[in-house]
Amino acid sequence: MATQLDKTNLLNAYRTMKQIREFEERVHVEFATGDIPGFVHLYAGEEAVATGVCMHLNQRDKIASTHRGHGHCIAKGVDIDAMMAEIYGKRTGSCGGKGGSMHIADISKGMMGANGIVGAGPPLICGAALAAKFKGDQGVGVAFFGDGASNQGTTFESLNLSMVWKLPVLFGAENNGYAESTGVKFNVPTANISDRAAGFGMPGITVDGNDFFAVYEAAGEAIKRARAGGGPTLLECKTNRFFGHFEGDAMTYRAKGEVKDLRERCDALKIFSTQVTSRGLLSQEEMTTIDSEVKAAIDKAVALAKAAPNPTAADLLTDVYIAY
Ligand SMILES: Cc1ncc(C[n+]2csc(CCOP(=O)(O)OP(=O)(O)O)c2C)c(N)n1
Ligand SMILES: [Mg+2]
Repeated sequence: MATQLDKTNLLNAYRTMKQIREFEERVHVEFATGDIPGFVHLYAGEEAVATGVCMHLNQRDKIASTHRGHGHCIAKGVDIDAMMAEIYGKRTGSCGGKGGSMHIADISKGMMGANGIVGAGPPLICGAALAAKFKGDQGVGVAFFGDGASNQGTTFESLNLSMVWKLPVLFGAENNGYAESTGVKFNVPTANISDRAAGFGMPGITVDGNDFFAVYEAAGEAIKRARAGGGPTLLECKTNRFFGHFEGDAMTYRAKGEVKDLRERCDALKIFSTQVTSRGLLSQEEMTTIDSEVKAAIDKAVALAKAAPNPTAADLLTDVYIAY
């Protein structure tokens, strides 16, 4: 573990990953009650990716997310009360309850939006990065996208254009092994998604996406290069999802015991805890304290969301146009 993060940053990393895990485990339970409308795709298992990348970003930097966006939002600093309310479709939600899980956005935090269109994030972030480049403000853009999205034409065009224009972008491929029910071996012919970067003359790297430190280091290098005008990077993080593609997915395409095994062997939080305690960087007690604080914060977010009002009919006519 070459990274030398100070204690405050290590605690922040753990807190962010724990918030994502607890948020998702709770949404899983609450969704089953039938109170949450719409579709929900959970990010549990992939925490180290969003956290390891977003710890390098400031509020001016932009991220484009996916349909599996809760983890990206939390790692980019979106308020969890507003997120939970949005997921419940309530008026106090980050988008006034009009977006739901798959459209959470908070421009004030540089979170340009979850997105139901697979492969829509890469072109979107090229626009944000082009704006940063014109302004000369050293801002960067990160597009998170899945192994499935890595096959979309929009993604290839973005890799190409960003390289031609030397845009300050990090393409964060979250290879969780599945696009809905299709295993990655059935649709990606190369050993690594990052191998494709060479076709665009772009640096490409694959890391263990369950290892926070591996993601943090590789993302840090790429983002530093982007800020300095060195252009984009394709960073592939091999990771796992602990739930189905969407809530309600019977997961008949997964082997019996697969998720249980992943939770035992590839849990980013367990791996992080072992790494920091074995090196005497953090104590178990320090992390247990964070666990209780996070649990209380999620309890509060759910209670507030449940008690919040629904949007009204008049709300249909607001937020339709935006004035720049
Ligand atoms: C353009 C488009 N095609 C197909 C779909 C249907 N769809 C939704 S999620 C998904 C799979 C995405 O897989 P991946 O990119 O690996 O992301 P993951 O769900 O694994 O995070 C598909 C095909 C869609 N939403 N948009
Ligand atoms: Mg996938």
